[in-house]
Amino acid sequence: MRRLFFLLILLSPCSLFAEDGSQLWLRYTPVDKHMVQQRTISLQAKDQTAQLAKQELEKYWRGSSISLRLDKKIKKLRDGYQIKGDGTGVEVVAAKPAGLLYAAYHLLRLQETETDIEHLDIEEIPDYDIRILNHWDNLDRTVERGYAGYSLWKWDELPKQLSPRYEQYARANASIGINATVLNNVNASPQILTADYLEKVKALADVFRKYGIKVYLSANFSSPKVLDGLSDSDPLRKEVQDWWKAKVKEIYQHIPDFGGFLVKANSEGQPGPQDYGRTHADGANMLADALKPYGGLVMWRAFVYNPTEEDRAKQAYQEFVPLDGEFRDNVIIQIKNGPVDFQPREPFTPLFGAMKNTAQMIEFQITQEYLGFSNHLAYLAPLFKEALDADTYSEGKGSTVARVTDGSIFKGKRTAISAVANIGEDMNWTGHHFAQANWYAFGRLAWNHQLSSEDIANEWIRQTFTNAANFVTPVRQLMMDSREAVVDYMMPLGLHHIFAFDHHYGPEPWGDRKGGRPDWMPWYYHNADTIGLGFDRTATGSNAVSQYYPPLDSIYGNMASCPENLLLWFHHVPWTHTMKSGRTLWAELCVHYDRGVQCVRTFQKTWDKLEPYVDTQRFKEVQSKLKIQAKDAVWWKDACLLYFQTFSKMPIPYELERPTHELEELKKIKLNMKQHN
Ligand code: GCW
Repeated sequence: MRRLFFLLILLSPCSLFAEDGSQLWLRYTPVDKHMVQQRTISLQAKDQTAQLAKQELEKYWRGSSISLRLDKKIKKLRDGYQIKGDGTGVEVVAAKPAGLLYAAYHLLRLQETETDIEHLDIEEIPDYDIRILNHWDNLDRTVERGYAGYSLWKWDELPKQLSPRYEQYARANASIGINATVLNNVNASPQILTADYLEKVKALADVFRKYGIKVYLSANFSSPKVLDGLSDSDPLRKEVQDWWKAKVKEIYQHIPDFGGFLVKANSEGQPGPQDYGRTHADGANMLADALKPYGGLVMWRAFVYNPTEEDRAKQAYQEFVPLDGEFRDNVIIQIKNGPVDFQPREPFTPLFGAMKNTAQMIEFQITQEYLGFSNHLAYLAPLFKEALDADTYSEGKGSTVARVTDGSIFKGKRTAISAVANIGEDMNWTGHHFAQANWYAFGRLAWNHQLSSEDIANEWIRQTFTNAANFVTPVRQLMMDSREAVVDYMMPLGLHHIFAFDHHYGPEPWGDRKGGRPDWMPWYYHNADTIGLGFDRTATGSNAVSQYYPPLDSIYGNMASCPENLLLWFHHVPWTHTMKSGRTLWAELCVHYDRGVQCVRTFQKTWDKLEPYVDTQRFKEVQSKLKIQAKDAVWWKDACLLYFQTFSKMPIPYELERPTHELEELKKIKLNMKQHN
């Protein structure tokens, strides 16, 4: 029996470890005693974060001796670091303890990806001061748009019991430079600010601190009224202001390094200053004043839109640009990457760079609300980079979204970057093993937005799976193709928001609800008719193009110059319009949907061939998810093409795969997916 066991181990080395994905990209194996005797890790600092850097290296570092040093004078490093190595030893210097910890993870990353760890000359300074995850976790442990099980935060057990996953979470974040987290949903329960919950929040903050992570909370604007029975929550009333001051004081008594508040106000039914005839600036400033003495920040969201005649894509700009310059210096406006809502592809929100006297930050969505939940493999670094690299032209050419938010153009402000987390209590944290890569990619880009998507994928694959080139190369290609595949089979050429109502999983281009908000209906966005398809946002339509700086307004505004991947975002295009390929719009649309489906089939083929390189559990789990994705891709393609065909009345090009569904059948599908699944 025993012999058989050893034989099995020899034959399948992968099965030595439980490979349920819980280790994420952190698969370091401890060095043996012999190695420990050969090299030293020295540190002259008592700080617990610096000590942690030392411990991580002591346990896992296989290279030469390292000296870790803090030098507060090298301010330019912020929480970055310098690493120098000549083969005989490594010197690490940082201005802050967290810098030493990040350097330790940098070294371990080099080691795990089989990069040279002896000859080093590195200086890393993060692009953003605050690199923050937004959890949309509710206090009942459901997660809004969460697809990896219930919330990690076990509120009923806190503060007494601390799940070991809290520390693992903090370590994973620190390993990619994330230094802040908002624990609760922006659709915030006022309860989070009660004394009981603050005790629980404190317990989490105490775990995270060592890893350099600050805690923030989403605040419900009506908290004074709801929690303490004030007659209202009018930000200009002294009693309300005093309430917040007292509350903030209480928070800092528990959590001296509390980061601040994230606020969704007057959006999708949430309360806000406009309930009292006040502006977003009035609301944000009141909170900012309460936080100011402690160094706290307000991240005030610009995700606002009302069911008016006005194009939803224009409303954030219209609401916020007139308030430019009215916000306190500890307020940052948090803006979604696209003007509608985390779609598979959107242009960047024109608000970026349009408020020159107000700090701005971007909000991405790591959780795949609109990209197939945790069922579809979609590597999002290319999406994040597309937004960050987009040129706003706000201060002339080169004013990319990254540069108007990272302090290089608008100086002197605290800078931040955020993303909605995809983390839950699933063993593998994110539902899909490959969705871990999106958490990873956000962290890496928040640290350095110049990194390429390929390089990030490369690092992640090597640390998460194996360094074997026969695995790394095809998987990297698969990841690089994956976001565009989703765009192709869901909504190519600038189509957007044609999802099934509420849960946003499947296709429902026909969707309509009597009496429902038009801007929650697919027809509002695709405008299919006998003439063509798409949303006219030019001067003859909603004129959303006018919110972009020249020359973008005319580039987007002109059908001939508008990038084809955004064509139907900005134009209502005739079915017979000739595209760059020479095909009609209709034929081009068909080709894209088909390409998306074919791409997922290729992913399946690629993955199946890689079985020898992957442990059984992860191999099978990814394989199953790819099957779902392949079926869903066909579902999307058939639903959209058969539905749009009722308007175009043109044949699907005969060389393409034929539909396998009936439209009427597809219209009957009602998925039982609650919003909070
Ligand atoms: O996209 C919408 C989501 C809501 C979310 C909202 C927001 C938290 O469907 O679930 O609410 O965006 O970003 O506030």
